[in-house]
Amino acid sequence: MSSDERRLLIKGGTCVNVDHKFEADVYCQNGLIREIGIDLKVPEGTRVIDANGKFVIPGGIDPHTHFQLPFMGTVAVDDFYAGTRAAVAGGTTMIIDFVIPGKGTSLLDAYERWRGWADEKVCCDYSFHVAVTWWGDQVAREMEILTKEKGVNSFKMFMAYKDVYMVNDEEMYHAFECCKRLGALAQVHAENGDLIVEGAKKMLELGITGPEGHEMCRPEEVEGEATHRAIVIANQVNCPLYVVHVMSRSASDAIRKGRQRGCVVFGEAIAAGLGTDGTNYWHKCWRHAAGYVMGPPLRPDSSTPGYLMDLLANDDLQVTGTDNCTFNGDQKALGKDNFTRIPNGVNGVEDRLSVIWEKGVHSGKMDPCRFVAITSTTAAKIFNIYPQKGVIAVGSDADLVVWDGDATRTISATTHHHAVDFNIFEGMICHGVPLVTISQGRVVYDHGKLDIVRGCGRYISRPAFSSHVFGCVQQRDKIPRYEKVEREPYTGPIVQLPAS
Ligand code: URQ
Ligand code: ZN
Ligand code: ZN
Repeated sequence: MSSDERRLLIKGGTCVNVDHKFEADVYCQNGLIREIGIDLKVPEGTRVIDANGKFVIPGGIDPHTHFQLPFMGTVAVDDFYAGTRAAVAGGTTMIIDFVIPGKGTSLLDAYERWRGWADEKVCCDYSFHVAVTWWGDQVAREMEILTKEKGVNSFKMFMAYKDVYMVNDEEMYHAFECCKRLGALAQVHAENGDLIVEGAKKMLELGITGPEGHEMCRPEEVEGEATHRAIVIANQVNCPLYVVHVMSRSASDAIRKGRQRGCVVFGEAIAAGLGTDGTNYWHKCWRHAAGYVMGPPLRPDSSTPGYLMDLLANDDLQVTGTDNCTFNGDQKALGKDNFTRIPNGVNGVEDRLSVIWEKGVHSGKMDPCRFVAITSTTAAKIFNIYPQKGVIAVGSDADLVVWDGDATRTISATTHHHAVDFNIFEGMICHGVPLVTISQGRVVYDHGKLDIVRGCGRYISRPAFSSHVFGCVQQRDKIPRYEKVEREPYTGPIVQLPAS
C-alpha cells in the first residue's frame, strides 16, 4: 500500500482516553499515531476521515475469544478470519485468543499449531493466552519458554470440563506458583467441575435433557464457590489472578470481596452476560435455547446484566471480553437429546462495544472514558501492551475507531459479519455505532464496508511482569509473612501409641 494511503488524518473528533476527553485531530502515518492537535497541517495525499461531532476512541481489545476452537467433537465456526472480520466491523482492533493443549500434551506444540491457524487468517492484531490443562515438570518448563521466548504472559486454568480441561486444586496451586515466578497472569474458568458432572447426572435422571438443564445443573453458586476458591489459592501463593467470563452475582461478589480484602484479582465480564440472560434456556424453540448454551451459563436472574454493568462502572469488575466461541444450529444439535453434548459457546466479538455502550453509557451508568477503560485500555495494561495499544497517544499504534454515540443499530444474524447462523442479541437495538475502524493505520471498516486483508494482523508479544498486575506483588514477597517462634523444647509426658 503506498505511503500516501498510510497517511491518515482523523479530523474534528472528540478523542476519548481513559482519563479525559478532548477535541483534536489525529494524524497517523505508517501504522502509528504521529501527531495530535487542533487543525493539524498534514502532507499532500493524506486521506482525511471526517470525525466532526463524533467520538474517536482507542480500538477495542477483546481479551477472550476462541476462534475455530476444536471443542466437544466439532470446531467453532467463527475462524480467525471470520472472527477478526466481525471484530473490526464492531470496532475491535485486537483480540487475545486461547491456545488449549490436550491433557498430557505439549503446550509449545499447541502454541505453534494455533499460530499456524491464526497467522494466515487474522485481519487485525492478536495474541494468545495458553491454557494449562495438566501439571508436571514439562508444563513448568514450557510455561517458562512461552513466557521468555514467545511473548505469552497469561495462562488459563479450567476448574470445569472434568477429564477434558479441568485441573484440581493442587495442580492449580503449582500452576499459580509458576505463573507468579514467571511474571505471568493466572486466569481461571471458575466453576466447580465435579458439581457440574453430578448436577448433569441428576438432570438427565429426571428426564431433563433440554438447554434448561444446562443452567440448572450448574447454578450460580457453583460458579461463585469456584471463584472464591481460586482467589484463596492464588492469594496463598501471592499470585495475581484474572477471572474470565464472570457470569453471576455470586462470582462477581466473590471478586469484589477479594479485592476489598487486598487480593490482586481482576474480573472480566463478557458481552453475553451484559446484554442478555439465562431466561432464554426456557425458550420453547430448542434451537433458540441451545444458541445461548455456554459455560458458565447465562443466569436466569434477569437483574444480573445490570448488576454486572454496575460493577464495571465502579471498578469492582475491570475488563470486558466476549468468549466468542460460535456453533451453527446443526452443530448445537449434537446435543438435541442431551444438553451435555451441546457445544458450549456464543457470539459477541462484533457486538461487544455497541452492547456495552447501550447498557453502560446510554443508560447513564458510566461515561465514555470508563467505556474506553473496560473495552480497551485496562486490558492493554493488564496484558502489558500499554501504551502500544489502548490509548490515543503519539507513538501508539494507530488502532482507532470513529464512534457515533447517538446513532443506533439493530443487531441481527442476517447482517452480522460472523460465520455463525445465530446471534444471541438478535433484534436488539443499540445506541453506539462504529463508523470507521482503523487498524495499524489502515481503514479496515468504513460505514458498513469492510476493507480487510486476510493474514495482515500481527501476533503481538506481551512481556512478563506487567506493572499493572505485579506492581505490589513483588513488594509483598519482601514483607515476611511467616516467622518462626523460638521456644524451649517440650520435656513433658508423651502418650505411648499401640505398636500397629
Ligand atoms: O469455557 C470456555 O471459555 C470455552 C471452552 C468456550 N465455551 C464457553 O462456553 N465459554
Ligand atoms: Zn471458559
Ligand atoms: Zn473462554
